[in-house]
Amino acid sequence: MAISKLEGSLTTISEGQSDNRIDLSSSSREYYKLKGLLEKERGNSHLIILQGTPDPDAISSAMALGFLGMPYGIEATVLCFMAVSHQENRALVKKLGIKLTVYEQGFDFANYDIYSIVDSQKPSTPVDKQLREEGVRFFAFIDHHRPDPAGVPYASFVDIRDDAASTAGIMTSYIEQAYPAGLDLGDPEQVIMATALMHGIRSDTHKFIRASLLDHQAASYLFPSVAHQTIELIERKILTAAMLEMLEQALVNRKAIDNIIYSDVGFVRAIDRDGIPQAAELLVTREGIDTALVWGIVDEKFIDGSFRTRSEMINPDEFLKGCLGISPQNGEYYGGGNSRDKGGFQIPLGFLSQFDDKEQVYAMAKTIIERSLLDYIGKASETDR
Ligand SMILES: [Mn+2]
Repeated sequence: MAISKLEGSLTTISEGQSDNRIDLSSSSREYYKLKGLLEKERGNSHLIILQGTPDPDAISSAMALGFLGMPYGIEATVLCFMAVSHQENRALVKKLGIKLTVYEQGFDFANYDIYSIVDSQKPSTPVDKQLREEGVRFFAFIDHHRPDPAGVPYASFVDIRDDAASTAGIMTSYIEQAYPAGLDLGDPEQVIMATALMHGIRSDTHKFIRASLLDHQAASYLFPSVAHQTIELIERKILTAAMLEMLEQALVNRKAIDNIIYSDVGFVRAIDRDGIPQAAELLVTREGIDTALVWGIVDEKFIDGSFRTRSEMINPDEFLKGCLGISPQNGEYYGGGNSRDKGGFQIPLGFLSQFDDKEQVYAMAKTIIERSLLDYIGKASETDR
């Protein structure tokens, strides 16, 4: 598939060069659609929403969407609902001086005309009600995950490309259409954005191992304007004491059944939440194992879990949706993921979070997750390490 796609693109490029026809590749088609819509929003205010914990792909994609609106005087604010937690992501935001607004009650939606969602499979947000009430229109939905089974988002502009391995790659393809000669090296804002996008692509593609042709093309466009030393600094691995303890917990609590390993890290603070996927990534490397699920109770409010697989048979999105099902509260799935290697889930503890006996809350969470998992894979409670 990858090779035929590559051939297809090469043909398009050579045809374009030989007779100067307009390149009708999906990137340019989508970009001209987006450009037309941005023109219509001239002077308006744009709220760009990041779902979940902001990661480099989401952060840089939001910056790029804001940048694309600048020629039309569209002011953008990047809003997220959780603080940046991963040490590497904190380094990204700090080193590049990126402005993210963390949602707080009383946030004034009346200041905005349009909103967009980037790098998320979910077209609904925790603030849909407020957005509707203030008449903020759904402008763009841009993502690289599998389309949400609930249907196509009702945004004015929708670009979902699950053949791209990063949203940053898709955003860069628009920027390349807008600025074919390259970004302005003399403009620090553009260098910051290029650096963030490159880091976004690198982090969502496992440093290009999982990259698609689009991600490689995007990287080659960005390359001259990237502050490469900054990326080196951002990607330098530092394990905090809390993370080390979480990995230890995950190792102690682990159980294996067939080729699946599952574990938990107990109670953790929101700021350390990213130790959960890191633990899953560690456990999935065990010999004879191809799938790992790790969860923890974050801020005593919800169960947060990460899923990683190298299995050819397992689709993380299907697995988590099938295993954990739908929340009766809002009718949405507790979890989801991509079709290849990763996924995650959040289960609110609701009234259980008021409960004083934390040990009992933990035991209940453990039972629920374990039972759901074993039921789903059709196994009795026999487990080994
Ligand atoms: Mn992504």
